Amino acid sequence: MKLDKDFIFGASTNAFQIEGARNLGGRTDSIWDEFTKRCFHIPPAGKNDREINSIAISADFYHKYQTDIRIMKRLGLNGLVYNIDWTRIFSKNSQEVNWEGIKFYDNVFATLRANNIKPIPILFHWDTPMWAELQGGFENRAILEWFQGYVATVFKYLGKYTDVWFVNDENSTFTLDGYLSDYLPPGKNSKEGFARAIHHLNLCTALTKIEFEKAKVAGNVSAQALLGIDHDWSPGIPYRIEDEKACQEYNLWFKNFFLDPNLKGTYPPVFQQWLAMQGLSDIIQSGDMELLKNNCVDLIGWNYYRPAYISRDDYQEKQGEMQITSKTFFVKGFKQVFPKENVRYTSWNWIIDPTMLGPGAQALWAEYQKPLMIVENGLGAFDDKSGELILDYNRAEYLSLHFAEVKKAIAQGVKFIGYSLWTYCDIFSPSGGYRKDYGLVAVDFNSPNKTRMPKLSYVWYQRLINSGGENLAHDDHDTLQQLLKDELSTWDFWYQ
Ligand code: BGP
Repeated sequence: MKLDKDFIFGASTNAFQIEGARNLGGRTDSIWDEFTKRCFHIPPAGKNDREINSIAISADFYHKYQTDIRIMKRLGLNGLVYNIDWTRIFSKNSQEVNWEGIKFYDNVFATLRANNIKPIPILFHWDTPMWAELQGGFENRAILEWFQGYVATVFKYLGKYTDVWFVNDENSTFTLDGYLSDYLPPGKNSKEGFARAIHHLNLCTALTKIEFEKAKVAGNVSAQALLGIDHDWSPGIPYRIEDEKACQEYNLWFKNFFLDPNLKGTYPPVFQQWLAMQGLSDIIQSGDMELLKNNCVDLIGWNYYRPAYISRDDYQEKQGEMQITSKTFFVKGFKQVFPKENVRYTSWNWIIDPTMLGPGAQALWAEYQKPLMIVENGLGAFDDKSGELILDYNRAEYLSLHFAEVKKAIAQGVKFIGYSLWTYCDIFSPSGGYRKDYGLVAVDFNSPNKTRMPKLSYVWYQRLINSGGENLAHDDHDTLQQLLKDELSTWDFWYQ
């Protein structure tokens, strides 16, 4: 089955995880700079405990983007999903544009276009500016005006570079882990904070759609451009037959609650009921639902890493059957369990199971009838970088099996416009720091030059792209090794 000639073969990454230069170019701190400084933690080497490390330099994309774009061109990418750092555009307040920030992204996007790589910006990837957070951030309804001014400015100066945009990355992770817990910044541990943040994010998305359509009329964005939201729904699998109902409730929260507001303009009743129970119904003000209803987005970005086994019980008495402790949520109807038997896991206990990508894609397509794009899919692992060749066969296998599911879904009628994997090169991981490798390209974080070197998965993806998505082979190790040696034979300073 041949893919559409415009199919996007991409890679995705994120400003605060790759860029560095955190206080250069006029930029000031976001909540991620504050968090990584305050919570700095380096566990013993080789452990999959959470590392929280400095993002002051990271992979230094800020200074190495021309090298990286040369590598991306050599790799064969025709798309790069890249989060624009809000704090680099508005560094002090919601009014004063940091022109050095605009110039930086103008340089990056112009260089990408010059190399036939479509920039695919994400406007917000969890990086609230500290000046905003100190005034309440997404709990403060004033963020609507600040966010609208930010996106209007980006569309005005950078809109010409591309016709595929996403507003947010994983509203779910940002609000569940940043507001309902303290795992991610701003670390509020507050049900009210969660409710305000998710509702205000949804309203920000609707206001972004308004600015997007205005930018089309002004000629700053192409009339055919698409605006999407990017979500990380992990399709639920009932752990036992009797867990079917719990699994349906899980999917109602983790699919519909996070997607319906900006794809249909509605909230599932379970949220309205939950709000009422918390005495928080006034968070939704008059006019809000009309704003959502009248400004839905055009595209679904989907971060698929894994499915989720769901049960009505947490199986506390049967933890021996589980890989790790069961996970409970802010609603009581379901728990996430991690069966030991017949389930593959990564070193960080993320389930490896591509088979739910297809059914999940079918469900999204059937329910929303909007084009889809895989925006993140990747394997976080301890890569062995000790030898001359970095042979991440496991990552090539993981990506191949998941890409095959995308092709199957397309053959069954699902409209995928592209596949973008996580991630281009090794960067800072929110759950694994610099020890959790996802990149097709290794980064030597100990070298001042932050030297780049291709892994085996890089030549696997290069070959897949060159074949137009036909050659998914990942177990022809000798051939792949030779391809990597050939690549390295001309990998001079220009690519390092
Ligand atoms: C997604 C984020 C990415 C990336 C990925 C892997 O939720 O959008 O930024 O970090 O998860 O997560 P981790 O690095 O914690 O394994």
